Amino acid sequence: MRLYVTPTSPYARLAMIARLEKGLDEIELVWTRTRVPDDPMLVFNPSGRIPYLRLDDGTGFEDTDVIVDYMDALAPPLRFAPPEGEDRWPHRARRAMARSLLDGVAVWAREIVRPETERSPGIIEHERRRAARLADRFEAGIGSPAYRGPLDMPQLFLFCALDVERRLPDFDWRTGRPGLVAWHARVAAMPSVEGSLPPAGV
Ligand SMILES: N[C@@H](CCC(=O)N[C@@H](CS)C(=O)NCC(=O)O)C(=O)O
Repeated sequence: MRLYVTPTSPYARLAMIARLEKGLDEIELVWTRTRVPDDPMLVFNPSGRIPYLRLDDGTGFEDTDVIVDYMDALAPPLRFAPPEGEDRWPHRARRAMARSLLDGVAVWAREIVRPETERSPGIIEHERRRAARLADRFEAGIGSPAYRGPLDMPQLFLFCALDVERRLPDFDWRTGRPGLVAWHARVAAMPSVEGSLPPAGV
């Protein structure tokens, strides 16, 4: 099995952290690039999006959620499925909100790498405000036990979203949000998170 990733994609990072959390070292990482018109990956992955998991029979799928669910099922017990019981919907809500932050900052990060004349100040401002509102909401909740346990999908999405700061210096979620700063530092030091940093030179 092969997981197609790029060094900069926060979605790929999430899949790589989950791979290590599940001990699935046998899934080979393939460092690739997106937006390459004649990329051979486009033959089996027509969307060209990563992460993409290619199975040994040549089939496979894109999408972080699907890939994480597949890896989770490969190596039971399930770690990333929403819990049953009273935390089910609060968990789904945290996950949806963290994914929303990630989707927004990914749009923002894409916007700033466009040629300057093609950038939309309106989109950048819209995403900046969305990210600030969401970061405030996470700061308010980060002291709850939900953010102290082992990494789950809400925390994975939140970490990978905040980590986009490495590509997006204007995404200042740290100022005035000490709880998020402390939480991010704790997660960043976890072996699966450190171990999923791209090696130099890819
Ligand atoms: N919904 C997808 C989003 C993945 C995504 O947007 N990947 C970006 C990299 S961060 C990509 O592959 N972009 C290439 C392109 O747009 O052609 C997921 O959850 O995996």
